[in-house]
Amino acid sequence: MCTNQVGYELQGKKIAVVVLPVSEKSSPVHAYLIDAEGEDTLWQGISQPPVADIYTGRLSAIIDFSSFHRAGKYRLCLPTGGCSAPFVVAEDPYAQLGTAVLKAYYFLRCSAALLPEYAGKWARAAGHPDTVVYIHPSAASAGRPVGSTIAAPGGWYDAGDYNKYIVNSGITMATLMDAYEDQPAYWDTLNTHIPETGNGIPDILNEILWNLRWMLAMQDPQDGGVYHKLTSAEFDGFEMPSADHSLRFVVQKSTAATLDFAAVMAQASRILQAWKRQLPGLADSCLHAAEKAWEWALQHPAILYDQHKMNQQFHPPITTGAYGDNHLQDEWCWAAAELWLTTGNERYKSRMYALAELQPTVPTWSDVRTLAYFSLFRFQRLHAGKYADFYARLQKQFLHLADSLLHHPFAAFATVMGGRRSDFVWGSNAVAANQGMVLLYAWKLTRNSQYRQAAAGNLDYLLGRNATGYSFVTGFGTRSPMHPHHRPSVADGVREPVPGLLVGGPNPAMQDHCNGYPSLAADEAYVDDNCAYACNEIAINWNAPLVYLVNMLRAERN
Ligand code: 9MR
Repeated sequence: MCTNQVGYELQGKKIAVVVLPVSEKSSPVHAYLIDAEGEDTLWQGISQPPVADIYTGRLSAIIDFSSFHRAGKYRLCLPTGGCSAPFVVAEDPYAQLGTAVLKAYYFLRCSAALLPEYAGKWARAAGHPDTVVYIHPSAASAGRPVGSTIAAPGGWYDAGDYNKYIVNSGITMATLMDAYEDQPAYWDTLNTHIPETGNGIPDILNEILWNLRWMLAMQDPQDGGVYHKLTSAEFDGFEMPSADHSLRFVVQKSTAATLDFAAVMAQASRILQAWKRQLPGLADSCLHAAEKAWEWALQHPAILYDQHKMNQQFHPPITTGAYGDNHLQDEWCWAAAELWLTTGNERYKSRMYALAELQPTVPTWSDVRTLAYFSLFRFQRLHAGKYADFYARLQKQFLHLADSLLHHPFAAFATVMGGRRSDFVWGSNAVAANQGMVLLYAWKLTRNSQYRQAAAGNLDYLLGRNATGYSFVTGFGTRSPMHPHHRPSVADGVREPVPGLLVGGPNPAMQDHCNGYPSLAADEAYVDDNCAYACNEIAINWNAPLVYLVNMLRAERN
């Protein structure tokens, strides 16, 4: 029995799935809801006729107990025996989860010791001070010859590895800032219990600032270009941050990194305007940095990051994550839109208008066009009338995307996630979360509750209503990953992994070639093993849309 293992919203859709043994005939299944503590049956019902899982052929029966509206802790049982693990039905079932998925960023902080007071049993020493970072020969210039160094401390580790990548920080920061900008008041009271808590700034912004300051240091102040990443030459072993003393490099400046940086800095500047007293000068610095980055990009419109080519030319070779992106149209539109929203400057308008030529997509690190849609929709009312045609076109295209998600569900689990085989890529769980984010924006635009229900359905997917039976967030649910590909979780000697982290999820390409994948089927290709980096790693850009999804569901109840 697959349920959302964390819980269901009292007023929301409540669906569980029974995957039938291969021998079973396709007749509907009878199910009982019982009190987790007692034996009383509180609801009973019959599933819809079972449907085949398009990836495995297995039949699954959808049990919809949405008509049940009493808060409590329950199990769903079958007459043939077998019950689900207990789950809750509650007005607000995701309070702890919403905090934990944001707190996860504290656990990912680079250059900082995590103190027991804030990190509990996951406390650890600082690593990677990044105060002496070498300019890689690929990034050398007259002003910055080989052998010179910069300081770029702080920021978050990208994922299970110990490197810091601007492109991936770009989408992550935007997603977290979207969550803040959409509902600033919600975050006033959400404390993650970090060293900055209580300093008068909401913790989501405190956490964002930790990475923002690192990003600022990744810009060459002389020309405005931004280094693609800060990295060791190769991936480090499974050791704690403090044990890794490898040399650190900043590599080649790239147009993608510089435009992502410009977009992030423009959005940050807008947000930080309201915090000028607490953070004097920062909003202005961010805007200045954004404009300078934009100038650099205009002068270097297509410098791609091609790690393979770079390694043929320069030493030492760099073999860590590439985040190479050969399509920059979306980065141009996104940066232009954020700069336009923050400054109102006409010079960004033509690049921003080009957005309407791009059909929106579910965001990923390499495709950020839809981040521009999100920000533009947020300020649509302020522009009342003036840009009506542009906004009408964006809205039409955006709702077309949301509808295409609704119209191609994964019938076997009654989720939007999985409706297409291409959903099951490296980081498929972030596809589910980003689809949820798209659906929540569609809901905000239309107030059509189908969109919100579908977004919540994808959260159910992530928390257990899926073909693997795992809740994919560490520390949440009755069966969650214990062995993520996350160096501190492996090396710290603590049984439980660092909590609040979303693992990558099913990925039949299995690039890690680890043993133990139970199946080649797209929706089942997941194994909870730390060698399985293609399905069981964690990453900042995967947690961020989950932060958005969980917390915006909380902030905006029906
Ligand atoms: O999330 C990235 C995925 O889309 C790519 O297919 C994959 C291979 O290039 O890289 C993933 O990103 C990894 C990055 O390169 C290094 N840090 C860990 C990231 C998550 O696995």
